[in-house]
Amino acid sequence: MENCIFCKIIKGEIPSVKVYEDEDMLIIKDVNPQAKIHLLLLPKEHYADITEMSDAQAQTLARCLKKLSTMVDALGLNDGFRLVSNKGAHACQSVGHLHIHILGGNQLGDRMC
Ligand code: DGP
Repeated sequence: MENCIFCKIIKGEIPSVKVYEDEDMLIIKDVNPQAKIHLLLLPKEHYADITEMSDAQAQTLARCLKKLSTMVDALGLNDGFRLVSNKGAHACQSVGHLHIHILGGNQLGDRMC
């Protein structure tokens, strides 16, 4: 989608530190980390948030989360991690492209806003 910063990152128009990519998702380092490890899982298809996804997008997201669960060691998350997705400005969503925060590495991101 035009003017979506995460779509631009997915298309490679804006640089990012990529830690994993496949046909459905990109995992990047958050530019403003709130935990020792702070990653963002971005579905490649654009939709604003969890309330806007279609059944097909929900299935893709579930597949991405399942795949994430197989990468815990590789991502350094063996001590535990949190998954957070903010929906709406009042919940501190600042980028209108669904993203899942992955927070780990001892300090688990209590401060999300
Ligand atoms: P949220 O506030 O839940 O919408 O989270 C948006 C996150 O996206 C926030 O933690 C900062 C991160 N972010 C914003 N712009 C960029 C960017 O250009 N690159 C990267 N890597 N992260 C970004």
